[in-house]
Amino acid sequence: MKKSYYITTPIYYVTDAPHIGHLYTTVAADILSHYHRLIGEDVWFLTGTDEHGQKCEKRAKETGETPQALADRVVERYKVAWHRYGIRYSDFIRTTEERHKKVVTTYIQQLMKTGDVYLAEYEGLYCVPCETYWTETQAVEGKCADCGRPVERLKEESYFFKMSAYEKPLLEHLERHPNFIFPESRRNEVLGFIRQGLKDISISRTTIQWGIPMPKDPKATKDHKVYVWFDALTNYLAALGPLESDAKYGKYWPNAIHLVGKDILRFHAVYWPTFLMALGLPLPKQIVAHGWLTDSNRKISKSLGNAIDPLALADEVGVDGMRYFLFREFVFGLDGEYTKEIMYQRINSDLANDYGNCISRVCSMILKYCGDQSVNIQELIKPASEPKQTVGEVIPVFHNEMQNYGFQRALEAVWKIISSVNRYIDSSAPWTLAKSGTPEDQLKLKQVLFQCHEALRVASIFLLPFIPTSARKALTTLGAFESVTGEAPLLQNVGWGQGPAEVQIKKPEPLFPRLELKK
Ligand code: ME8
Repeated sequence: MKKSYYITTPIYYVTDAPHIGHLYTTVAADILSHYHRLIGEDVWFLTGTDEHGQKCEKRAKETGETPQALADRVVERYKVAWHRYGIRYSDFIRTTEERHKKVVTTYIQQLMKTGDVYLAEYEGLYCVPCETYWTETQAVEGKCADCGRPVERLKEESYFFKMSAYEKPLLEHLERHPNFIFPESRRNEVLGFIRQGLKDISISRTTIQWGIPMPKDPKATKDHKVYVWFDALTNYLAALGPLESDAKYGKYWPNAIHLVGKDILRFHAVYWPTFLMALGLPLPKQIVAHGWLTDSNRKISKSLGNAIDPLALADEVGVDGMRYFLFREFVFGLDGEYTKEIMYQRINSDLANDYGNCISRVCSMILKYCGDQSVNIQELIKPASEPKQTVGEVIPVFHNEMQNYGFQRALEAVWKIISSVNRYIDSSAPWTLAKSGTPEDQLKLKQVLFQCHEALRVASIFLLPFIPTSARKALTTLGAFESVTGEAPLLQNVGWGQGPAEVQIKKPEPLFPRLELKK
């Protein structure tokens, strides 16, 4: 049976159109799901939108729409952007969908029955943009401990979730599963937070209209809506049809990986697992937190006014250029400063110069020097060579990095192959061999060119998750595309000498046009 793999992105607020930060997480999930499909796993990839709560209610007032109309409009912006970037999600969940609301209501009812959710009075400092309560000691000089904006003092009747009861079980879980939170530095942060003590948290709001109603309760004097984070986090399960015992739930939930920005790690690594423990449900396998894209060292975000539109970027530098840049330039897990200069430089030097030129160079030479001959590639690539040795070294490194979110190092490894090909061409000078009439030199010429061809075939298959359209084009030019169609476990075809014996090389077209940065 195929191993299954469930990858999720956060569900994004519909307060505004997507920006480069949302793109970053979504492309990361796409790369991972593509990679896991390529190694033959059964992948379910979920993304979606978070449509309830105060933020959305407030935004709808500003735009003069109903919250539902706002959500309906903005969700399309996300779908258009993901379509443009070739994001192959399996499902897109919206929290205003019935399938979602039903699961949230059922779970809340269950927790009210078990006493894990109870009614009491709350007094605290509340941050409206973050929808988070802070105690006097947590708030920093009267400001939100997360975003630094002023907090308001609120006193209200509220439902609470008994998070305090799950402090010990959560710590035990983290100890038994050292990889539950990735990377380790973030795990340590979360451990530090839990060790300060988990308090019961408010799980309902009376200050908003736009949310899922709390179940009817004669004890309540007010109209309560479910806290937006309980609502939002539940999406990951709701999408798998857990109440209907949908086969998807059994298959994918045990292998759930939540990809999140570090801004929302605490909700995923503390709130979510304790909700699940209270519900008696298994926890996800792993929570992976990445860093922020920054602009002058400030997080890029709509509310800070420095957001960058993914569609404009796609027009400017191309979808694959953008996908590559984001995962080659920045270390996943750390913050990374975004600048246009670095983006242009990276795309031009790695994609246009190194990779694109190399494909074009090798294919042109094969067409020129042995285009009319039939060759047996497998025979020609048997002897030792620098590209062959490099491919052998890179294969385990690439897989290891991809299994550990080391996208940058995985790409660096692929570039070792490309550099080895370029060096090998220069040192063995096929143009000189071509001029010689001796049978030895003619054989050597074919060996050199097809060793390069084989190395580029391997590199291009590795690049499929990152730059799917260009890597496919490259494989088509190399005549090695048939072996990688469909959803078959293609990476089994990756290895020196695992390709076809004969290929039909196509006339190369430029893969990546050189970009000019307009001042
Ligand atoms: O937090 N750099 O939604 P959101 C990198 N609805 N990633 C960034 C980023 C940046 N500058 N800015 C945003 C929410 N992101 C909730 C989530 S999940 C149950 C509910 C990415 O629209 C990153 O993944 O504010 C971050 O966690 C997410 O967008 C926040 O999106």
